[in-house]
Amino acid sequence: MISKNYFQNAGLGSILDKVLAGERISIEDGHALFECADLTALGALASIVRRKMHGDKTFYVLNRHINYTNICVNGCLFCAYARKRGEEGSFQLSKEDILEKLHNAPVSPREIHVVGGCHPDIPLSFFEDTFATIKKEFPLGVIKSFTAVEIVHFAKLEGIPTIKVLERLRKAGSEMLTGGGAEIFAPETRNKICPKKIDAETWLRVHGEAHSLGYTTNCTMLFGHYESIADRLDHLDRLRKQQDETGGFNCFISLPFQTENSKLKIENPLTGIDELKTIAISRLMLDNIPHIKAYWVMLGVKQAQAALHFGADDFDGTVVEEKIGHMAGASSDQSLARVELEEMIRGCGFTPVERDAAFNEI
Ligand code: V47
Ligand code: SF4
Repeated sequence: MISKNYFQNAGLGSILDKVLAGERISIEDGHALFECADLTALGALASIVRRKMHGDKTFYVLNRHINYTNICVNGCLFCAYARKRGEEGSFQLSKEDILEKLHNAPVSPREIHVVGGCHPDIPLSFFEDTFATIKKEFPLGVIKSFTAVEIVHFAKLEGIPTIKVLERLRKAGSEMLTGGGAEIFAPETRNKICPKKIDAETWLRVHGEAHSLGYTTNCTMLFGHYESIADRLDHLDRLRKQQDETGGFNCFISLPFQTENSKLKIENPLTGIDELKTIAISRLMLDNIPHIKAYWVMLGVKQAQAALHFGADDFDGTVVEEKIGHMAGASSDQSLARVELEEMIRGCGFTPVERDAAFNEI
């Protein structure tokens, strides 16, 4: 047990008291945490919460990402993945392509993560049909599909409310929404990086609707672009307020911005220290969200391992093929095997635990 003095010397005494009492920390506390120069004390504080919630368990899942198209009408300025229809490098998978990718995955996936661009004319019925077949051929695979941004896009294409889109997808076999599309909620910064994207209120409303239908959902924050520390704290605060109301977020993922092939000009790229601080502070702020993911695809595997000592308890999974981060310069592998995931987790002093998409232990 680390002594109270240790945290007091780092200027974190009063926040430690709140953490030990299970009290919510404020946005002002969040600023103090970002200002704290003692990285190890921050990691130790986040680890108190992480160990209280999950002991020494670190979760992973046998998953398969399916990026069904990169054709997108939104034109987010940070995005290296999207293309216009007909542009070189654009692609769109058929139902057969998707099923073939799933059948060729090295292990049968327990979590099938389906996201893509906002395509101008793929109808919702395409996914209803594809998901129904996936459920028949992969009965153990939980479908985690789409971002709130895609849900709003389908609603516009079909001329129906978002809740109807969610109802239809749920009937077709989807059980979870991914956390993508949240980017940064603060409107001024959001307008600078993705002016055509749905606003924060709409993103949060769609997740609330999904929770009301029994979906669990994840949530993300894209950081390391034009956002301020106040923007990051505002983002975390809005997520925990939504969670107080509708309660369906399972896991938070901070996505460090990958800077290649982007229209954004980044003068001060993220440091590894800032990444770890942000993960630790997310664990401390998001007291009502059970899991914090160390997403090795964007962090790189070594930093993802370090993140386990800064509040993260989930190592994501096998992934198999990933385009969004890699087209923006992520240098991680495309895929990790179960044995590699387990060795990496053990190597950091934690116990690997295989989970399903909903974080039930297998
Ligand atoms: O919405 C796009 C982000 C998201 C870049 O829910 C970028 O379990 C960094 O949401 N650098 C998609 N990030 C990925 C995502 C996700 C990933 C893993 C697990 C889950 C989950 C969700 O990726 C997008 C956007 O926020 N993104 N470009 C980039 N250059
Ligand atoms: Fe389209 Fe998503 Fe890229 Fe934005 S981030 S341009 S919505 S694919």
